[in-house]
Amino acid sequence: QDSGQHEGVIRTETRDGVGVIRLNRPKALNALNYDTMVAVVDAAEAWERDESISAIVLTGSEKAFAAGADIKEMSSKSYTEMYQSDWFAQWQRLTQVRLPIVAAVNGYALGGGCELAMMCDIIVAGEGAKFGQPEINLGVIPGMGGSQRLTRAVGKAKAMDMILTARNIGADEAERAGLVSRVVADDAVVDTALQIADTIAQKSRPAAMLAKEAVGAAFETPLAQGLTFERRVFHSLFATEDQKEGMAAFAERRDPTFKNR
Ligand code: CO8
Repeated sequence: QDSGQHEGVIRTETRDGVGVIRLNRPKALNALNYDTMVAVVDAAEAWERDESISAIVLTGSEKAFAAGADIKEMSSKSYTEMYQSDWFAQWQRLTQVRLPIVAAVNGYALGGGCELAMMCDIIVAGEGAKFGQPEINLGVIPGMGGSQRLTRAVGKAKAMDMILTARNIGADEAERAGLVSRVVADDAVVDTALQIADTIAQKSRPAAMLAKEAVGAAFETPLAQGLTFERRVFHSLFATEDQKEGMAAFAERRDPTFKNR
């Protein structure tokens, strides 16, 4: 079901519990301008509030997931303008959306495009996908999390290589390095991401949201605190009907039917 076009910069639709966002600035290879940021974040937050949606797929086009932040929009801004508006800080809101988000990446995921993919929870890449942080070629550095999330994903050696030299890596190298969850044929990327999102949408919605929160805690907290958080969450899920149903279904050798999905 079509739920709208946010002034053309993205297209959204929902399919059986999955919300799909498609970046839609083909002439600019889906360069991320201010309006795109607001549209993506608004759509994702609206689905978080909508209990009929349990997972999100974010994708671009065959040629580009996104070729970075919109260089033309930024180029003439002053330091004061960038600082006062806290340029692009709103992407932070996307990382606070509690629903699992699957990125379906074909073509270029460069600069802010790579950083946007890394804000998602699972990355499915086409064989021809290219990931990179070429900001150094523009006289700047990554600004939407690349220096932090890429380093956590692939380690210092490869992050330094990519960020200091602007070298792009292909999908296979990205998978070996731990940046990408799965590599599939280019024309299977969106379907695979939709299948993954659909699989997640069949689970208990609160359990999937809390699982995402628990994995996220691994990046934010010391181990002992993360382990305590995980155990508290585990205990708390015993307050849900879905835990009773899931465990009863196992014992009765049948598929569970979760109420909250
Ligand atoms: N911004 C604006 N326009 C872009 C961008 C971009 N990032 N990328 C491509 N375009 C436009 C081109 O200008 C061109 O437009 P036009 O036809 O009007 O000239 C159109 O898209 C097609 O692009 P190309 O003709 O260049 O296509 P090619 O197939 O020849 O090349 C590339 C594809 C290799 C992807 C090439 O377009 C490219 O190098 N793009 C720029 C990649 C880049 O440098 N990305 C990093 C941008 S900076 C960034 O992301 C910082 C993020 C942090 C910001 C946070 C602030 C706090």
